[in-house]
Amino acid sequence: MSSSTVINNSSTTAWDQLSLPEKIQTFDEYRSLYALSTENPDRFWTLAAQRLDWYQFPTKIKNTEFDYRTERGVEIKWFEDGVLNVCYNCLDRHIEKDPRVGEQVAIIFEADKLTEKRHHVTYAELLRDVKRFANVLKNHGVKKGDRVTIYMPMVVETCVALLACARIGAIHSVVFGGFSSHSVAERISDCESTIVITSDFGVRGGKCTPLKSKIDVALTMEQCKSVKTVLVFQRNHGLSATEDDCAEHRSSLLWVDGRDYWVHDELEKVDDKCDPEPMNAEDPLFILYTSGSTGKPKGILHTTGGYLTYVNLTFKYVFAYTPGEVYMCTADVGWITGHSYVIYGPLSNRATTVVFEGIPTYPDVSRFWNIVDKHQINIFYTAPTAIRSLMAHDNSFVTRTSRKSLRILGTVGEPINPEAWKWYHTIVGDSRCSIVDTWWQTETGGFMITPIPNVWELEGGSATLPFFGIQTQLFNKETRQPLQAPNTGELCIRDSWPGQARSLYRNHERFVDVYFRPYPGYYFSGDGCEIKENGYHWITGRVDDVLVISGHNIGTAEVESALVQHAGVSEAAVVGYPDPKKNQGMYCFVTLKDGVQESDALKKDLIKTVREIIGAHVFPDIIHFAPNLPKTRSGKIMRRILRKIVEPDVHNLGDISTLNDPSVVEELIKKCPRSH
Ligand code: 6R9
Repeated sequence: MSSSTVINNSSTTAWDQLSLPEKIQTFDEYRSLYALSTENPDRFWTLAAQRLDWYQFPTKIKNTEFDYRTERGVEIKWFEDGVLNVCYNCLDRHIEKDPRVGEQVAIIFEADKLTEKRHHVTYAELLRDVKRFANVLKNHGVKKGDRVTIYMPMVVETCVALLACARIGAIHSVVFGGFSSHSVAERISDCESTIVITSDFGVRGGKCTPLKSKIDVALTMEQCKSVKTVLVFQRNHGLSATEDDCAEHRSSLLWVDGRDYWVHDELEKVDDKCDPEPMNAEDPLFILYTSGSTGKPKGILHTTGGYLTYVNLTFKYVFAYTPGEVYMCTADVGWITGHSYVIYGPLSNRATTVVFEGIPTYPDVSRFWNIVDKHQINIFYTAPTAIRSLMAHDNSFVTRTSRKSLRILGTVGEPINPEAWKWYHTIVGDSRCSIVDTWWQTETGGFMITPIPNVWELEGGSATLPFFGIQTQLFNKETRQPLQAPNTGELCIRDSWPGQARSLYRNHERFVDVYFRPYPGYYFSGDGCEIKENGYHWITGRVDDVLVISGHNIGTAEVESALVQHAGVSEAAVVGYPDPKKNQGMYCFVTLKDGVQESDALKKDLIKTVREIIGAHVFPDIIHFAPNLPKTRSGKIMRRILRKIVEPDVHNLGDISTLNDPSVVEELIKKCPRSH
């Protein structure tokens, strides 16, 4: 559609087209579509839903209530009389429309090990593999609505497992492969899965790590007695003994007859005929657990029609994607980013998506950029934590690669400090690529605040403007009153969008308490945000990460951003501790770049840097040089633990099993002047 059809007017009548454009090309086009999406959401989301194939196209579009005080209470339904299948929309329909698409590559697998043979999976192959695996699930009694726990490494078979569940209407619950047996057990029991899909091993950073044996331990726990079947993929199935790095470990594998089955054996028993199950738009698609501010993880529940419509459209517009381009997202399928933007968003758009098994630093810190060149990646999406860890090394690790294929770079997961943004933009993107800093959450299903490339100016560190249908509203934490932008406050969303979570699995009450009770009539994100004069949104971090020191509100993210602007610093995490005089004191954990020496002079210099950048009132009280910080497996710094260390309250650290490396905590306690 040409941009000449766009009328420069912000009323609903401005968009009188019969379908949505393939790309958003001008700011006026964004404006008129945004107006349509908020003034007439039924019309906008009908057009968006037309991008999918339905057995029965919905006649009821939006039916939602955000206000818990109403008789109805909080309830979210989209496309409620529509019928569709997610797997059909990701695979079958592309081939049915054009049989040549069967030969197009759906997934490029980049194994951890460089010498492993490259492995491209076409749409036809993926569809065949999904149908066969779906038949294995059926043979083991899995039916529509059953919960299936998936505990897998980042391999193609994981995508097959998710898609197979979607095909037969089973609800998948993916648990990240790094979680402990205890955490998996908690998640299995909460949703009462009767079946677990796992792999004997995963391979990351040159190491063979056991997965199946962690399931074995989990299943000895009382709360997991519901599990009757464990389907086990063999990581190196089909490789010769000399190629199989996991062979020696395999001999010690525990096997429970009648419970454990090798997937490759089970696949022998099935054919490749399996019709997709027609699903109601509001039937659950998956559960994904996310940590809450209190102990028990929250089982975020996403449903079928709204979720797919939303991830399909956000992927298309935010990456300005055209089939044929190669796209890579580095997130693990164990997180929402992996669900929405490794699998469902890309495949429903007939994309070629890269599945990367390894880590950014193995065999060296050029790995990402070598992959970009090897597969000629056009769109690359990663997390600020990865960017910061890579920028601590010499730029030559980047500049010795070409990266000419890159068109768009994306980030997600945390605020990206302007310094890291600049490095990503100038060094990785050669100042040529747009950066899409996408703010969203497990609960939101897809992008909420994000640039649309080349439609408006970028400002490094800002996620810029809301996506279609998203109306942001700031609130004052103390007065609980709405704030007129420009302003800084707690970020809420005024009305529903199709991709949002419908509930917490079997715990609607907690869903309402956490997200809808804080500001009646609004979805509360838990993040702070500044909206500037030009309407750009700057996420300031979780709202519990604001320090109040001598009457000044100081965003810890702001201080961290200042610290990493110092030439010697690679990463920083700032937390408060109780101080009788100032209310709180400021404690800064600082990771130095390779080869930079710790010294008192450097500490003074860092304090000076912070005061210079933010203001003289901002004064780091303690600088603690820490070579490693406690991070979740998805790379988020766990400030909750750092706060406990400095409080000090080291006997109440809570669950640290979700940490990438729990031993980091001991090291920090030893060196912390406040814990002695
Ligand atoms: C997608 C994902 C959600 C929290 C969110 C916020 C932080 C994510 C961000 C960002 C600033 C961004 N966050 N993206 N903060 N800028 N672009 O990460 O989901 O794991 O549920 O985390 O992550 O604090 O509230 P999830």
